Amino acid sequence: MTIAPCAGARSGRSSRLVHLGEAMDFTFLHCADLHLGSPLLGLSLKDEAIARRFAQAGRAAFSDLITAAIAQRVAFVLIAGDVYDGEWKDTAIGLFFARELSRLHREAIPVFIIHGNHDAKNVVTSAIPLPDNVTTFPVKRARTHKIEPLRVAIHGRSFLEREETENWAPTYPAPVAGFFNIGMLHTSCDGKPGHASYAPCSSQDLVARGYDYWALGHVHQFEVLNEHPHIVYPGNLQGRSIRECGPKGAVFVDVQDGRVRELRRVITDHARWAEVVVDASPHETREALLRAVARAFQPVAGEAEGRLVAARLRLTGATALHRSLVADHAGFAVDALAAAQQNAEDVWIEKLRIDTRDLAQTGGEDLAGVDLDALLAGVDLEALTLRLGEDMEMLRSKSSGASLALEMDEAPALMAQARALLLERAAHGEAR
Ligand SMILES: [Mn+2]
Repeated sequence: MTIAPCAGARSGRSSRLVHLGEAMDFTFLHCADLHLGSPLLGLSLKDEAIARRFAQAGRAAFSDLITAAIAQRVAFVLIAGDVYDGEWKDTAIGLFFARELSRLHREAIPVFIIHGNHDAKNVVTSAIPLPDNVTTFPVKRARTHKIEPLRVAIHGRSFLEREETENWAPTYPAPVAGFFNIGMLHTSCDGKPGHASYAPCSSQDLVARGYDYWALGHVHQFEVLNEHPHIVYPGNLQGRSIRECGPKGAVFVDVQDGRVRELRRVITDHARWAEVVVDASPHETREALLRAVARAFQPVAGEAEGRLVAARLRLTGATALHRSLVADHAGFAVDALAAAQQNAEDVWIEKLRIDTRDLAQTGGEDLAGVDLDALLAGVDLEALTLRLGEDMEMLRSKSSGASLALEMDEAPALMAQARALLLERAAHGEAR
């Protein structure tokens, strides 16, 4: 685990520091989106021991974070929603969370929690009593909790339903004069694409409240939307699918003389998602392409610093290897995995996507008297994706736990594969 100052986040010592009476210097931890109980999605790992390690990554990330919070002697901990991914399957996940918060309780570190859309009060109805150091904010309106010795006021409100669609920012209480004011909000701030628009607001709305720090949750990507006042998404602790690539963690916030002095990002993920793109066009042989794959995985393995890595390998470019790659998708995936693991033993390939083009392709190729390109151009990709999706849904229902998903943006690559397979078979006289 690493803790490092965020680039550009150091505020610099102001020439006119505001002294707030007996204001104390302190550090707090801001995290969000633990999504405990969430599976890591899309891994087609046949090795069960490896799959189990991926499955445990989310919990391990949170345990490490609590260890770091204690080591950093934080004054308090903020958890800005989505502790749980949804209703519990069993009590183990709730017991785990309570156990970790009890570690903070024994160190007399207060914890403040709001519920988000995934763990809204009416979504996760199971509960295990949490230790006395924990304050959970109510659902009806934003409330304020003061930590008098630190002169800190924390304002927060929890989700009652999964779909809270009102802008709550203007309903938050006025700042407490002479205090360091923090707002906790699970929100789709400034309309982030790819994230459901819950409790939407703008950063201007938040700045207008007059607080010193906004501890946001919901968006899984680390982002500082504003400084002084700081508006921060810490991101989630552990990436859960190929849509959540790169380092994941939380933020330590150093407060000095009533001002944010520094943000330090702590990286907690135990498994890293990455996309590796290899241009196949310069490589004339399968062996040369595999060497290029090995080289492309070097930086990914290096950045992961010994963590598990699940990478999507995407091959692009025009190559004479195109048809053989498509025809031997599974075989190349195995050889590519071996090449990737030359760099680090814990690198795994989540999925191999062959987005190459046939170098020899001139268009309008003839297949038993049929213009193949004209034929494939007539296919309704949207309808095809829908139908394939239904078939896969049926497969999923018959094979418990299998993770199958089809994304619309995969349709063109699938069509290219279908085309190459047809031509490959035709070349071997298998076409009917
Ligand atoms: Mn959320």
